[in-house]
Amino acid sequence: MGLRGSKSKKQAQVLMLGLDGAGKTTLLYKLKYNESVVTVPTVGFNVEMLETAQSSPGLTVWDVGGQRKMRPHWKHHYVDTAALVFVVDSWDPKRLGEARKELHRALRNECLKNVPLLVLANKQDLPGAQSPAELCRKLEIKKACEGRPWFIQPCSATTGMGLEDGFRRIVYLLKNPFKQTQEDIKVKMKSKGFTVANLLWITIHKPTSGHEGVE
Ligand SMILES: Nc1nc2c(ncn2[C@@H]2O[C@H](COP(=O)(O)OP(=O)(O)OP(=O)(O)O)[C@@H](O)[C@H]2O)c(=O)[nH]1
Ligand SMILES: [Mg+2]
Repeated sequence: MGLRGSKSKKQAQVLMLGLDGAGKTTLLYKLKYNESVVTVPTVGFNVEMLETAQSSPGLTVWDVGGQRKMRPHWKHHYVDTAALVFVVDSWDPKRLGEARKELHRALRNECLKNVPLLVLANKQDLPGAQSPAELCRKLEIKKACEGRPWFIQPCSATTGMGLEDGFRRIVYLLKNPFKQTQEDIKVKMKSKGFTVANLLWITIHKPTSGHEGVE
């Protein structure tokens, strides 16, 4: 799994995918600089390092363009991915089928086997945005994630709501890859000072093959 050693701190590679227009680039720069940037469709990728607590691995986040012509390139980023973030436009129900197909295709790739998944249900600031529960059902996440830690986080890349919570949960799952039950997660997150108020749809199963541990 993608944890690179460095003299100062380990870095975990986080791969961020999703259809074009889902909001990946907007949220990356909101997280990194707390700025609302005007984006253009990403051709290629953007990469930024996010700081985390001293005891946690740093996150190197790869934001890869989601246009149809870009998707064949996604697989070139799978090797060394420690966690997958899939961003969904919660306001665009017409494209959920396409998003589901692309998400499931990525999850089937052997390089991403058992890699934790964070689904960001983006654009929750827009009236009529679909709820995480609806998205979870329509994206058939439970079915696609047997043996894999995952969760879905509502967020808005324009306001910043939910972004930090989502990435904190990635760090938590990277540090605790073998937790088995939802109760485990809640208890452990509480004891480490994480809030569970927005905790949605977590299922953790023991992976069938080994993960490398994370300090
Ligand atoms: N209202 C609202 N608009 C958003 C949000 N996130 C992104 N957008 C808008 O959605 C559009 C697409 O955002 P991008 O960040 O460029 O999308 P992307 O996923 O990087 O798209 P590709 O680079 O083509 O894969 C932009 O006009 C953003 O301003 C959000 O949370 N709320
Ligand atoms: Mg982009």
